[in-house]
Amino acid sequence: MLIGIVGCPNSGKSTFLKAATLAEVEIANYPFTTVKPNQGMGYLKAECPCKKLGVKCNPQNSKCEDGMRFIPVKLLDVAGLVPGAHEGKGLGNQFLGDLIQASGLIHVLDASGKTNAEGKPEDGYDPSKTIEVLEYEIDEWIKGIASKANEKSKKLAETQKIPIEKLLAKQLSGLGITESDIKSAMKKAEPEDHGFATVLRGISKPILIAANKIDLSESKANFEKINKGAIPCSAESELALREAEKHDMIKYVPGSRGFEVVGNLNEKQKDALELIRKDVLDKYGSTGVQDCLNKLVFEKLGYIVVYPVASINKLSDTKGNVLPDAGLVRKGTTLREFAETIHTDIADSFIGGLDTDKKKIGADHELENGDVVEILFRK
Ligand SMILES: Nc1nc2c(ncn2[C@@H]2O[C@H](COP(=O)(O)OP(=O)(O)O)[C@@H](O)[C@H]2O)c(=O)[nH]1
Ligand SMILES: [Mg+2]
Repeated sequence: MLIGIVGCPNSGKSTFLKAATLAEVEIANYPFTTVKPNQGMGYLKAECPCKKLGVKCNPQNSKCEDGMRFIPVKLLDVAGLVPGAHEGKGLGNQFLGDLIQASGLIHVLDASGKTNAEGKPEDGYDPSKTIEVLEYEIDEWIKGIASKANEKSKKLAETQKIPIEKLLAKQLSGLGITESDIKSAMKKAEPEDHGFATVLRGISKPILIAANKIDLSESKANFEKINKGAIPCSAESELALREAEKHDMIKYVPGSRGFEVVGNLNEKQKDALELIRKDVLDKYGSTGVQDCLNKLVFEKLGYIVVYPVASINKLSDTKGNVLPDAGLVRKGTTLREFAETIHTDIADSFIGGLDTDKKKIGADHELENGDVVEILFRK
């Protein structure tokens, strides 16, 4: 899964990416530092079934820390979304192409209101204005894709007598858009219109708002005004905590409401970390970075985590790794659909599954978050 980190210059995208991935990216206080899209691996945090089942797990595609499973997702830092980007302003719209693959977006905005949509310093700027700017730019980008697809589809519809919705859906399948999505969008607007793109954006690229720089005193009032399910966030605090954790100064599990000092800190380091505790963790419950990833994927996009095993008795794969893999699937996924994501050619051999009570489950059984299943094949 790929998540796009978007936002105006200097809102804290690179810091967010670095905090979430601890990858080395360039961070600086001037616009357009991130010229090429930056990628890194972030992690979703979910309860690992090892706790409930009373076993020690041996994760292969994810990791487990204190009974919490961390599941990798690719993050992409998309720079250059300034007003007029779709017309080539700033870095132009080349970077937007990288977003096609994204399942959803995190809009990092500077909640302190100290930088405007162009990324320039401006006191008392209303950060919610950047929401409109960003949505507009993304819609215009989608509009461009949709009207090209529409022209092609119109020609094909005439010659081949295939309904336009079908053709358009095929043209836009790269955006994860289906025929029924097209039908509902067409009820609201013409494919050349901005409104059509807005509907498609809502389906294709759900956006979660990260009200960043919440550590600054100016941010609280702006955050309360923004609402829209925004998550209070301090990317810089998360980065500091993860760096301190990496250097064995503190014990900190990403996303938690506290940390424990375990190493030697000098006064300056101690003060900095205690300030994070006071201004961010105690006030908002966490730095928000982990929350953003989790809320986007598990709530906005509606994914659940399912753990496939080769043997439900041993709860392991064929090599004996206990609870080896965490699979991300959409809510409502059936056992058969899940089996197909693991083995592509199951057509004849798939016969059902077993749950942790060793009860048989059928092909149409809808999986639930945290399920551990053995998939059964005809021998
Ligand atoms: N106070 C504060 N500053 C931040 C935070 N996140 C980023 N910054 C600062 O904002 C500036 C721009 O950050 P950067 O990540 O380069 O922004 P980008 O242009 O969106 O990639 C840098 O000076 C960061 O140190 C935060 O959570 N709190
Ligand atoms: Mg950057």
